[in-house]
Amino acid sequence: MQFSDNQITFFRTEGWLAVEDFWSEREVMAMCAELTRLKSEGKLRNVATEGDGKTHSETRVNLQLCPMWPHSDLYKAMPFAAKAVAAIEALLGSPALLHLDQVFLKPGRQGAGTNWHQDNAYFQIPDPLKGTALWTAVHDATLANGTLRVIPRAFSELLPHERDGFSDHHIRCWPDETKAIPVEIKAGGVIFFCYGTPHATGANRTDLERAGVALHFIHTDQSGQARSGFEPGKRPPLVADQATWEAQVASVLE
Ligand SMILES: O=C(O)CCC(=O)C(=O)O
Repeated sequence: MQFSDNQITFFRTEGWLAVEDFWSEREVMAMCAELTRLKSEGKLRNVATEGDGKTHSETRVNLQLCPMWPHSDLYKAMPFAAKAVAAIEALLGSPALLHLDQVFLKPGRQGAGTNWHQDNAYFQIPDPLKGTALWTAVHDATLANGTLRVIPRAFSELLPHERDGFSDHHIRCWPDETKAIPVEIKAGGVIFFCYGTPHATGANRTDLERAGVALHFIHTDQSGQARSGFEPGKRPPLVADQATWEAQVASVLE
């Protein structure tokens, strides 16, 4: 994975970058199969609530697993796929660290979105451009299933955040939504968005489920003040291990 200078400049100026066909069809098949297993084993939990932040909703469902790596060797290997490491080093510089991983799965019809927030409201790194999500569309992400929306060029200022009553643990902010860009992307595509970029997803109004897997990375020089994720000192250094990734894809598809 080699980014052009234009792509890197776009990320550093706009705060996000979409890349089609980042993962192969085979890799996406393995991701889907592994999510099906995790779901059937009851590992994902509904974080959507009735608006009081406490009572879990039966009609609105936002299934989350965070972190994923203790439950899945495939997802544990994914951040170290050679193209993921190359992309992160190009965008953040090197050395970089794995910070966190998680999945958001919105079932058909019932799927609830995730309200506006900046990841840096959680993570609090000094330079919001030196941390990024690598958000993978495991299924096609469309307007109808509430694809990711981002606010470009808004990463420098941390907006005030409050508890989001429609989730049991999220916080949210209220950016100027007239500036939002919906980013539709096919399964296997990736959206990178830096820790300062306000983003949200909407409800899933289709019959099919929609999952997004978000891997989070920081430059090593941000680690001292970064909150959450792996314990400081135990954040895995980003060293490519393509062989393990390929072996895990093969093993899931066996
Ligand atoms: O995929 C989603 O529904 C939400 C993604 C998100 O908000 C995040 O990765 O921070």
